[in-house]
Amino acid sequence: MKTVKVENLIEGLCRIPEAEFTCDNVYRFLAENPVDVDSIAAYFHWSEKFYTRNLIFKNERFEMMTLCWNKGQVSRIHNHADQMCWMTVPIGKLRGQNFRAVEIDETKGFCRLQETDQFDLSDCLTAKVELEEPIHQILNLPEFDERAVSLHIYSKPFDKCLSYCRETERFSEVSLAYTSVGGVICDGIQL
Ligand code: 2CO
Ligand code: FE2
Repeated sequence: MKTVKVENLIEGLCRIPEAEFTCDNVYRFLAENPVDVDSIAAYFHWSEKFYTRNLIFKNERFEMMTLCWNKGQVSRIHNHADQMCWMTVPIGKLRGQNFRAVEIDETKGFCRLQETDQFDLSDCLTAKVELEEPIHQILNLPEFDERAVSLHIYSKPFDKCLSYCRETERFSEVSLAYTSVGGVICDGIQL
């Protein structure tokens, strides 16, 4: 498989004209240009406590980061603040679980969710988080039995999203922080 260094991937993304930076076009670009794992190794940091978010590049239009998942680690159930998202999994394997809101009362922060489709990603397979059904969870299932790395692109960058709790049927806005930026662990972060 011919792979592409992350610098070249970023250059390629920056060259896509604004109007062509669409869900389908970026998906195709990522699917056709699997990332060279060595070129993102500086952005690998695993924590025993949580999956980590490691910023590689950010401009007005998009941000790119690795997420590093130890065995059994999962994201919250969340959305992407109405932004586009693409992800690919160069190391290990991850499960994506989508949800739809069957009942929602924004004034009360109430939301009842129902599982919809599932997908598994590995071997640089690429997926997009659909804007029509944006609530999802990413899981590194214990049975996958290995740690994983995913590469995510968000357009535009966002640092807050909605997080959903199935037990309490509540949702609320949460902040998203980086674990590292440019390969350097952020102040106050303990892995
Ligand atoms: N969106 C989550 C995050 O940026 C990870 S789940 O994959 O989209 O932390
Ligand atoms: Fe997500």
